Amino acid sequence: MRKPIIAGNWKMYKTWDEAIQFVEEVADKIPSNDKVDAVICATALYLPTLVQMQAESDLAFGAQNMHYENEGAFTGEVSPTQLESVGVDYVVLGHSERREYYNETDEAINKKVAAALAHNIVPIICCGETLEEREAGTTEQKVAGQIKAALAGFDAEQVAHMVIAYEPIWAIGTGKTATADDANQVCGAIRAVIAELYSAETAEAVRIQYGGSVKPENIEELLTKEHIDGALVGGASLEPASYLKLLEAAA
Ligand code: G2H
Repeated sequence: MRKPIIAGNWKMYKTWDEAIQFVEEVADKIPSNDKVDAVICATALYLPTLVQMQAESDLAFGAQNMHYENEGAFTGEVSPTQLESVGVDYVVLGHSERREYYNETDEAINKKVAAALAHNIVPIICCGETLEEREAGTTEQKVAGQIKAALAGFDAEQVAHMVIAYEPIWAIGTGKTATADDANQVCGAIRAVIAELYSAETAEAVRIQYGGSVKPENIEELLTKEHIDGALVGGASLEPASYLKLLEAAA
């Protein structure tokens, strides 16, 4: 019932030429967005051109972060107004790398979610536990806290259109993937939190991605799981052939 969403998170990879070449290569091979939402989250620097190149295609683009203010004296930042003005459809918010290296807090992420919605940008809200938290058995508690904080103040209609990405920090870029069953269990726990905060109907509508060393070899099993509606993919989204395989598995 929920349409899968595969989002490539290019992080701080790819030169301009490499980005253009990637998009040219995948352009006419993107499955219909009746079947899967295909997204690439590239550096903000490239987004206006990539969006224009793909205006007629089913490939959508997202930013990897943004400020919550519309404008102001915030050197080096990109605003939701600016992203909307170049036709960006998605934004990754609260990625663990942002939380860890740039001290992004739950409170700031909540403000960014509000800003994204105000500008018709779909937020992809990231959550996930550290290895220590997993070993201490506090994974679901940690993730529930992050989700409750990110969703504070929004109504059911708004929440139903958001995307959540569960990314265990210990699985990011390490080659270690959570087992499909473990990932499904936490994604199910996230859905239960949303059901408790809103309603079962809202929880059923929200799309929840798994992220952390997703690749063509493991995507199919992940997608068979009840609560996993797609993936947020770093390394394996950088090569056209690999990205297309992920999309095909979801379509
Ligand atoms: C997790 C993921 C993309 P990777 O950060 O968000 O990266 O697939 O390389 O683990």
